[in-house]
Amino acid sequence: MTTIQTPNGFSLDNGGRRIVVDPITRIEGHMRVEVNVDDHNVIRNAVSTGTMWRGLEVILKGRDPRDAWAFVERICGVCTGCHALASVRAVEDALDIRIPTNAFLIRQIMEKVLAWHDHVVHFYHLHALDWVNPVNALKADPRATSALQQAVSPNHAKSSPGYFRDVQNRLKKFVESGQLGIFRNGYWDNSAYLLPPEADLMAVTHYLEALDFQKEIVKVHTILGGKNPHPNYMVGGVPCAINIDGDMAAGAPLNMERLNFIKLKLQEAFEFSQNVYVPDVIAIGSYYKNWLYGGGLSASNLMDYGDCPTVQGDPSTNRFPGGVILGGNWEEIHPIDPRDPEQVQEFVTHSWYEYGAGREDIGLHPWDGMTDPHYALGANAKGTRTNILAVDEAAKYSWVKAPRWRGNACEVGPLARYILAYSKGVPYVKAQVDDALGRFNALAGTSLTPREALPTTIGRTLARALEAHYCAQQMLDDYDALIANIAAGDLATANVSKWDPATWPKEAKGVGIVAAPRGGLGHWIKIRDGRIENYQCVVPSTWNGGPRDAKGNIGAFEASLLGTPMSNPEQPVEILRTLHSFDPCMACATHVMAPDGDELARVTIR
Ligand code: NFE
Ligand code: MG
Repeated sequence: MTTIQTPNGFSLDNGGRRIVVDPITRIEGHMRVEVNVDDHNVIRNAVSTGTMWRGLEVILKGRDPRDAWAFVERICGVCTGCHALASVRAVEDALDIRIPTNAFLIRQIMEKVLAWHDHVVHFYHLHALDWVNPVNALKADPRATSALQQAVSPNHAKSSPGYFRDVQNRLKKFVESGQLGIFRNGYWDNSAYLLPPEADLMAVTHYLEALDFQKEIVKVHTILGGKNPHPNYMVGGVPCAINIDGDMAAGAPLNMERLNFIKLKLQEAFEFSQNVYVPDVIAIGSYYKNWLYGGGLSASNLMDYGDCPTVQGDPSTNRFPGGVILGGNWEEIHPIDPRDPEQVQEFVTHSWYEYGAGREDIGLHPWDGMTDPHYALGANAKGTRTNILAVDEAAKYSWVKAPRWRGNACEVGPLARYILAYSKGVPYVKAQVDDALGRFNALAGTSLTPREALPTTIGRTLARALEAHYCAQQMLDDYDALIANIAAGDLATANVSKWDPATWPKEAKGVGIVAAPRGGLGHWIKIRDGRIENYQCVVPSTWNGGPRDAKGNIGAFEASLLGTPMSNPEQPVEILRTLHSFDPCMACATHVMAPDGDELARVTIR
């Protein structure tokens, strides 16, 4: 047994029992976690591994910068458009291209449609079943469910006892057929599930409502970007012509009928996050009022680049202000500059890459970043290269790099954005957080402050719900601005003055930043002679899921698991709860795709 103090203030103890969960399911991509638990089944060491690699950054070298968005959009099947957006922003930054106002607003709407959709799917379809027990919902009294629904969200129309009875009957048929389908593989007999049956039935009902509506909101992408989940983008604007009086047959995708349809979907989204998603998270969270684990790095270091300006090119109008908080000091927000070579760097001391002889422990700014794979297990790893039984965290142990801000590991994501915005006093965010916490405390009979409630697993999940609703509000505001701009006679959607590479400088470099659903996303590009010389993506799940760095600082996933008690280590509900609150995307983190459909949780204990 060894006890290690990390420079960023965590105590790691690799004695006791080692538990392996591989793969972590209900996420995008392949991820493994190994933890050590003590005699009381409390997690004392955590090791997060990204287990596959594809190398998109290598594939991009030598290609046309105008094509990069279409490649990087395929990094992921979830946050697709975020990568396309970061890419066109990086190229436009390098070539000094200013896009038309319509394109600026249409991109903002597409960005937030993606965020809203991603947040809703994350909560209902990937995370809720860590808290909600669909089998227990069968025991619910539909009248009690109706009463609960009307208490937690009086404005949601679907609240009658008959409605909940119908859903319960559907669910009963599922269970009696022995085919739980989407609800298979849960630890439904685990004592960590605390909801009364009526709350379980309410949440399962909304699982189904969310499943229905998520296919509606993405229609906005199919109108503005031609298709979903990989809508079209272009350097210089959007590939979407405006002709207000045109009809579809005449080849004008954006006419008044389509704009009215978009408005309707944005309003429906707004109502869903207001009347269903946010109230559900508050109500479910209140039953888990004692589950204040999982803070980890969110109690100390947080980062976001800032995004969603109301005025193009003016970061002072960012609706997510961004910045960095260190050491839990909410009073001091450090500005962040993604161009500064001293600020954002990636380390590979514990990642399966090489920076060259004698450079093992250095950090590289993404403009100078390298992606040279070097897969080797450490001396104390167990198993084989293709069947790892235990990783060796003293050596290289992940395909994910370790990004740092001035050497500090930071948590990124909606929670980081919300703590930053709250600390900066953004009025919308402050009102939302105070209202949500007021309702939480009233239901739970607690008096938690933002500082107590937010840096936790439940706080992370709540911040994501609040952000979805803020995104819905922003989409409606951006829509109004778009209509006003079109009404003023501006129909431009693309600036093609620098489309021809002959107009480009011999060398150029740029950075594109996006507030992606899981946190701050950056793409860095270097262009030489009209081709991509270097391209690096530093992705939210890389920040959160990366391994240790040269100094031994641990990242957000590992930090969040420490100190969490497990009710039954054979059923790692608590590990799933904690990690799912970040919604890990290892496809993004390592730019990989899983080649198979392996989704069964396999827990190995030794
Ligand atoms: Ni593949 Fe992503 C987001 C990006 S990764 S989901 O959000 O960028 O963390
Ligand atoms: Mg990368």
